[in-house]
Amino acid sequence: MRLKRLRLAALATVAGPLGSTALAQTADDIEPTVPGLEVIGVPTDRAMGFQPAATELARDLQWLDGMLLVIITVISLFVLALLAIVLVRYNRRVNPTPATFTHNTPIEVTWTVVPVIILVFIGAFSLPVLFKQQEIPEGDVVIKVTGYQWYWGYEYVDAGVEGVEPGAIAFESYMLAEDELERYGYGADEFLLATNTAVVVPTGQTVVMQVTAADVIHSWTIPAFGVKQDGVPGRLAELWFEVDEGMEGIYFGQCSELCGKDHAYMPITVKAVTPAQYGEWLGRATEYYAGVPRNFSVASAD
Ligand SMILES: [Cu+2]
Repeated sequence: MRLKRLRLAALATVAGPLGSTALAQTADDIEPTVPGLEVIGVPTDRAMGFQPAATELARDLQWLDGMLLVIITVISLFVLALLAIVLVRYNRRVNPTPATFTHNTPIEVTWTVVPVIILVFIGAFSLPVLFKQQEIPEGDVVIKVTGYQWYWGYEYVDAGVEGVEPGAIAFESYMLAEDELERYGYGADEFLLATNTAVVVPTGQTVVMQVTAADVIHSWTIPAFGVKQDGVPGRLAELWFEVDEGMEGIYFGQCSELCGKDHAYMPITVKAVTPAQYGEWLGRATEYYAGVPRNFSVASAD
């Protein structure tokens, strides 16, 4: 399966639409998923601004961005006004004999102290947001994500439900080729974003992602969640998010650290679902990934 997917991803990068005969698969081949979700976290053509904020972290970031925009606009207009005054009042024609002084203590103190005050003011708002991101809470659900050249691997370290063994749910996530999108329930617009498997998480619960990589540095992100974390080989970094209840849907992200030839072709799909849907998916996923055959017998090795 891994080889097949790799081949698909590699082909998709060069060939675009693929011949369907070579790739004919049955519907049974599709990994367990949660159908019928609205696509929320996705880039929009010709749009400006951010994707809808689905977490408190994303709301904080977007608010901070708005506040900073006001501050830098005021500063830019102020500097522009000073430049305009200099151009009009102190050009060679209007002011042929310039003054020769080089120091002015009050103004030098002012242009040192005022920027310091502005930076402290910004820090008073930005640092709490940074600490909120970086102080990792206890996760209801813990998922380890590993970046590979060029796909993602996921392992549910703690699915948050009794009876699901750590690591029983583990799968890889590959970008879908154009002619696979429909079968997986995606539209043509989701090409380059949709993957064959999705990270399924419950809304209203704290999800901790342990981020690492197995070859080179990758970066896992979901813009609508306000999270981004480099995956560094040999290190286990963490990020966390809690998707708001009522924001059930599909969210896309892309590897955000240049990681080689197919860096642009290892997208991320997260499906945020209700806890009830999550539990239902867990049941099917455990059977599919952990492969628990009904008549499996440990003693058969004898
Ligand atoms: Cu990557």
